[in-house]
Amino acid sequence: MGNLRFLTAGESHGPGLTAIIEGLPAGLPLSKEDINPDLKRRQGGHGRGGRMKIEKDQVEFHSGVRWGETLGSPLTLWIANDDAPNWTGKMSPDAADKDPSIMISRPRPGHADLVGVLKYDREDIRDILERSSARETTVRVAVGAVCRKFLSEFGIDILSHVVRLGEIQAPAVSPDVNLAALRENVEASPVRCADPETSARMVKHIDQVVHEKDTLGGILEIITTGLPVGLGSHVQWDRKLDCRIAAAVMSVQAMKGVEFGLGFEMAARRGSHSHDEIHHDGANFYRLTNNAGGLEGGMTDGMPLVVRVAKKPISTVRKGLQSVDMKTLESSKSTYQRSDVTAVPAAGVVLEAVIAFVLADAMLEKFGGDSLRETRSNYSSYLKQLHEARIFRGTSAGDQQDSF
Ligand code: EPS
Repeated sequence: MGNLRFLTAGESHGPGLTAIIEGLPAGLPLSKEDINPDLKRRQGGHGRGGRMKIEKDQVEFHSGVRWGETLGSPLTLWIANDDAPNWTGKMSPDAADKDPSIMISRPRPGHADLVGVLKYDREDIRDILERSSARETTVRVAVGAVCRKFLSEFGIDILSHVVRLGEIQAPAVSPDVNLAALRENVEASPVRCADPETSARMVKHIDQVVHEKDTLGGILEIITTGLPVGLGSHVQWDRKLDCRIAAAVMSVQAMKGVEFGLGFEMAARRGSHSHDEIHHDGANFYRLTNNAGGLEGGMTDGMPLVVRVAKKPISTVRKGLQSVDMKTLESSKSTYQRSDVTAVPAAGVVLEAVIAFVLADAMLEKFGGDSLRETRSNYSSYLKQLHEARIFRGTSAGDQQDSF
């Protein structure tokens, strides 16, 4: 791994969040308008808390872009926290501002609070929660938007939708998925669910849980179309694309499970009802099913990539959970501070972003290039090679790539 890499920095109530991305080719057209709409999508969703009324997440470029194109140098992204002026003393880097009276000592079960203070030897849980907060996903969405722009140059498109929110399950989406049609319904839904009737039930479910002072998790499905055959590799464990995608999605705060295609359901099926049988129409190989979710042997097989991820309920529960005060060791309810009731819809946008990063990395690993022109040229020559070998290159997305 590692043609493309990035690090993020920033605390939830510090001045802002930043990321440095390295390894992008020069000449990729890039503007704030490629990133800000995704930041806005991440802030949405029924069930978000008060913080999202304060923030208007907007990216700034601090290096790596000039006159609307990447330079091939490290790209620095910056997103200010609009809430920061309310936290200057509490988040001050100066020792003189230390105030023991505002320290948090009742850890939330399910959050990093207890393990973090033990491991890092801190007395204030805020020293841990500031960085473990899902606020960090803001800048990861910005990184993903840059990667998504790169992928769009090759006809690759990514969309997430909510398939489960708490007790409410959405009907399955057809394996013959048309992302444009799906996108219309998903973006119109306050919970990013493709089925309008289920979406309305999910909203009601959230409202009920707000009333009960509780939180909700769910399941996200992330679909990617337009991928060429052969990203990733079967030859080494850390080059397998399913391994890289699983690691990336599990790195997102609160994710607890991942599956590809039929995933866990395959465990109960026979082999004869599991695998995507291979056909040939005289010009291309094709499949009638996509149970593998677009990956065979750790490589893309030209079918849509279908990843499902389970998110646990947010651990900041308003009614409190059994905990222990770290100062007194007395039994006590966990601390509640402003939070979301559910961030499942927003999590889909974050998962799109982390998958976009892995796919952009895999594209650069396969096609290389210091400039976008060079990457395109290597990509075209691979498509030509596949064509000559009469190798299947995907469904309708493969046809788009032909004209490349
Ligand atoms: C978040 C901002 C945070 C939380 C949420 C995600 O803001 P604040 O802590 O000021 O309310 O709303 O964080 C968590 C869910 C978490 O577990 O920490 C955001 O921008 O997404």
